[in-house]
Amino acid sequence: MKITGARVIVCCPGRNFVTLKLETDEGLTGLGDASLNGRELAVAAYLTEHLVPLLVGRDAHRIEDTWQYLYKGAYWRRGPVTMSAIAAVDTALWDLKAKAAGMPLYQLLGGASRERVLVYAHANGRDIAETVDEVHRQAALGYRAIRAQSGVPGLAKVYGVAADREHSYEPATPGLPKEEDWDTAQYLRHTPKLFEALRNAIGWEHELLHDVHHRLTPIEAARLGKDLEPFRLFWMEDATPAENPEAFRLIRQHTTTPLAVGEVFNTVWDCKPLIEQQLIDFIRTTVVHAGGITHLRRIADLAALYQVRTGSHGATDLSPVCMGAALHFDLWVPNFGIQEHMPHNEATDEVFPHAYRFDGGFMHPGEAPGHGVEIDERLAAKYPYQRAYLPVNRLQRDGTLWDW
Ligand code: GCO
Ligand code: MG
Repeated sequence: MKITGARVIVCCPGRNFVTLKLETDEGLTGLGDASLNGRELAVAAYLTEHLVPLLVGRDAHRIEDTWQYLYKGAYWRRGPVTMSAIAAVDTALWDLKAKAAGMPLYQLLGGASRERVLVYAHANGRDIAETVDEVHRQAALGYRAIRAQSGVPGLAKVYGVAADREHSYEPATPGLPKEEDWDTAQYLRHTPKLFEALRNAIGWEHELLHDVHHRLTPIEAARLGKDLEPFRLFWMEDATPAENPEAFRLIRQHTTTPLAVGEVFNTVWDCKPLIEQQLIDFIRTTVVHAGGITHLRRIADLAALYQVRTGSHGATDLSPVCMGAALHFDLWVPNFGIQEHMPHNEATDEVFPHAYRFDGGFMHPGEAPGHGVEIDERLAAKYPYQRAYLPVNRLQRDGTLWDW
């Protein structure tokens, strides 16, 4: 099966998505997600200018060789732009191979290791009471695991919190980057109160998660982990910026709250010290930003040696193509932990018809051959690209630029 064409489709049905479509001489097509929030056109250009000319004429079945060719052959390795582009090619090739075999992708990976995939929802509120309501609402939808974020007293705009109740939190916005406020001391005082209120309100049956979004120093993260121990979180995510894996050693020494990291990682090399030194419990890399199915499998296999489980990033800035591929991966991967699930808006679901489904707190990738996600290009063309930026974050006290 030869690749005869490769096209990059950029669309914005509410937010920007970059999709790679591979065509073959057997008439089959394969899709890969290449979306990188706020930097979409960099990946689109990397694909169009540098990878597409290498793909036409190649044997679509040689997934591993193509991966090595694009990774080693570039000389310049790693980074989110390169790895998202490679991921798109890899995902599209797995889609093609599974379609050619007439099987859902999870069957090619080794078959299902479980009946269904546990997912977690988001619950955000401007204050504790609103977050408690929102957690109840998500639980009523069937979710058994819920990530809870709340506004912090005194901070007008903070990560995870929408400006008003009618809208969901949307970080990427058109125009120049919005600014959010931060105050570590307020946050550290407030967050344990949120989880105390949540446990009082919903009891202990549901898993609760929390995303710190890289904002604490290691010793502050250690303090928060300790303060959250009574509420038995499923995980504390991105407690500190993770460029320095040593930071996690300090957090680890002080708390038994499980630690998760990895949505901004791109290769196994980012994960290696954290996994090998057993500094984390969950690795959150996902298909699109970590080199596709081929590379994610290497990360998961390394993690399995140390009882580290997966917890793939699944925010709405990853397209349904990534979600579909991730769910096949999740159904197979032996050391599965949990999968993030933020439902896409209606327009996105229409542009990307898919076989995956949600039921009672779990998802399933479906039985369609391939990863089960397609693109309606005619509809996609109605939603042209719109430049958008993620926000930046400043200390409220003096305006110092902080981690977002
Ligand atoms: C998450 C993430 C997202 C990111 C977003 C950036 O845990 O889902 O932290 O909310 O901020 O994916 O593009
Ligand atoms: Mg996160």
